[in-house]
Amino acid sequence: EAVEEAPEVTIFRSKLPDIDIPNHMPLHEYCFARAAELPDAPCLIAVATGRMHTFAETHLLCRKAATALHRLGVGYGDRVMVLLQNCVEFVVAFFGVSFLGAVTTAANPFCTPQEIHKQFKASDAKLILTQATYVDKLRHEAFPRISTTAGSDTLTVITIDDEAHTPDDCLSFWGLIAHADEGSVPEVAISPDDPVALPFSSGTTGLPKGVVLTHKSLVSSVSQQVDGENPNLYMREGDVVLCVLPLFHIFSLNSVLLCAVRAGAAVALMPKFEMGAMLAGIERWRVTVAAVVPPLVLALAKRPTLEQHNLSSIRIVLSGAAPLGKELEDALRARLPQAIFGQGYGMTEAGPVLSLCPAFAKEPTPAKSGSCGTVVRNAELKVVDPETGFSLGRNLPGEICIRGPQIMKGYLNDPEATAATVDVEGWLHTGDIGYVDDDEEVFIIDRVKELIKFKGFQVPPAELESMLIAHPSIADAAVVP
Ligand code: 4UU
Repeated sequence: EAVEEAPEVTIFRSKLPDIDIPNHMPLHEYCFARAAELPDAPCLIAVATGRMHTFAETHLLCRKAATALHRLGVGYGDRVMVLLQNCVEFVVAFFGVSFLGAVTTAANPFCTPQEIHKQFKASDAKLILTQATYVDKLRHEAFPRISTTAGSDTLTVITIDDEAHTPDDCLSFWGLIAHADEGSVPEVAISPDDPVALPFSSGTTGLPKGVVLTHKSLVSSVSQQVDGENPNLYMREGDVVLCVLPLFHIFSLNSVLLCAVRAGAAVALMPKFEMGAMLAGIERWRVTVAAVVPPLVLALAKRPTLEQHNLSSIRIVLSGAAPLGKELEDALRARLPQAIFGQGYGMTEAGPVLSLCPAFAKEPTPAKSGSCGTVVRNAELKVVDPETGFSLGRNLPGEICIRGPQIMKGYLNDPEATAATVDVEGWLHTGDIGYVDDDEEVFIIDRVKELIKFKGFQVPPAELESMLIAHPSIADAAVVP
């Protein structure tokens, strides 16, 4: 009897050796492992106000947030929704939630009330942390009534504004922190497979879905970037990492916040992108590492007055979340000659980083302009023919697949979508078309999935279609990139 032979699989790996990843640890413990050594080093900087929190202060605030949230009934496995731009409170709440074995689902505060409600409902969040200006969105009829007394038919909302600006029906974040005792963080047994973050992504098809990222996924991903003798993304104590990309997106949450804290670097928080303020902030705080998206690269490259700012502190510019052409990459490189310019390639479901510029390493090796770098350590990447699923060799474009401890556990309450994305062998299918060249560098050239990207943000066509079809004068609609 003829047995069909399994086709040979070409697996691409990092040029850097594998490392020991401490992914048995809870995320907060892993990230703050060095906090005790660096108590007085700056951890969080609010660029607009100049307010700075050291590692010791930040760690203390996170523990207080954990106690405060626990008192409000947040416990192991519960979801907390964060609806904020980048700020100290976002970070403190995220780690506070992690201490409790609970899960943060962060949403874009510029979303419509309906969009926010969808995520709130899908994640079954226990409470929402936001800011007074966004509370009106939560007064939409879809939400339960906001009240300071918890009940099954009411919604608890915490706002970060000072007490004088706390809406009557909301709780004050800083008021809760002031009354919280950092010594009474409950002892919670956290398993590496417990979820800690729940970002939403449409993946390769359909509507946004909750992406279950566990302690193990995020510790693995951060470790793949910044740990080991020769970290792939070399950040260290004394670095100041620009956090202007929104923390509700996985790029900033992981490669900026979590990586910086793990490495003992400071995070320079900016609530939104405004060119003048950003350049002034880079100068004032001597930013050394800047994570950006292609539209920001374009704005920087075209800024006529860029040379009027002293940007000489920048040593790494990391672009990701959307394709960046060689020409644009070269244009900015010419204007920031002292910096290493390179890309990271990520996808929410992949934990998120698949590949990273090798020139960011402690012992750098060069990368070509336009490349997304090499696959991260302790992971496997393959390229498959999107028609047959067969593995392709070097220089042949196909669908990129990734396997490793960093990828998502699955989509929330959606085994079907999970099975369509992560196969039985553990390969996550990205829906991106790319190839790996002779120097192990990954190039993304196309997308087979439905997704549209605008300024690095996801625009799922299915979502636009359902909005269009809901209009009484529209019979049918199809949205394509
Ligand atoms: C071409 O965009 C992201 C995550 C990006 C990220 C994270 C950590 C980049 C660098 C980093 O260090 O996630 P999503 O889920 O919003 O979008 C994923 C999709 C990818 O599947 C791909 O189509 O965004 C696109 N994409 C890119 N495309 C992401 N990075 C790149 C890139 N070049 N460098």
